[in-house]
Amino acid sequence: AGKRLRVLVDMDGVLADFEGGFLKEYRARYPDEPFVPLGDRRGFWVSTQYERLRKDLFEKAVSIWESKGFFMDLEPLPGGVEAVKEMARMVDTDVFICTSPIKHYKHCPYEKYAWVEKHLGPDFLDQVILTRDKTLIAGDLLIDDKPDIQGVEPTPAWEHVLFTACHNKHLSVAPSQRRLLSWSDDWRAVLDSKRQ
Ligand code: UMP
Repeated sequence: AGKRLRVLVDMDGVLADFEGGFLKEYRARYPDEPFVPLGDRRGFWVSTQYERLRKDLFEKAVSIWESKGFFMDLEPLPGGVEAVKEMARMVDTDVFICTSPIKHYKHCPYEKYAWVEKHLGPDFLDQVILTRDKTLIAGDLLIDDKPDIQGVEPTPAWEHVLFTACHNKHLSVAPSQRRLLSWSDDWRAVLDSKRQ
């Protein structure tokens, strides 16, 4: 009998459509301001790319995800909720949602729990990990769209599998770094490759 497999799944850009939700809300609130189409997104930080467009657009971008209802109302990305539910039903498999809240804490942490309850069910609230430092969390796999995941632990326990997103699809990553192109990609094979 092998040991249990522990999978950490990121939320924004992996389960919840942060980029799509941001652009929709930004264009609705600032219809006369320039914006970055999703096909032109480069770099993990939306705020940084908007600041390069025009300095004052940094604050306008931030205002979107600091708003009440932003995180709660994000649409699920295709196949993500189904994949996580299936993972959780697999034998010898533990799944956790591992997500970094923004520091403007008025709405985000609450809404992340509410999103999980709505889309994955109240029992899944036990699986939520909110942390600004994912290197501290021990797991076999971390499925995350952020290319560089760093923190105080220099040798995290997990293998980071890069989940493809509009901002990272053009990046050439280390040959050792595996990717999941979407939830239609073979995530089951990635999990199986880590089982003892
Ligand atoms: N975020 C920002 N600025 C950006 C883009 C995202 O603060 O330009 C926030 C949204 C999420 C967090 O709360 O950063 C990213 O969390 P993870 O996907 O790394 O868990």
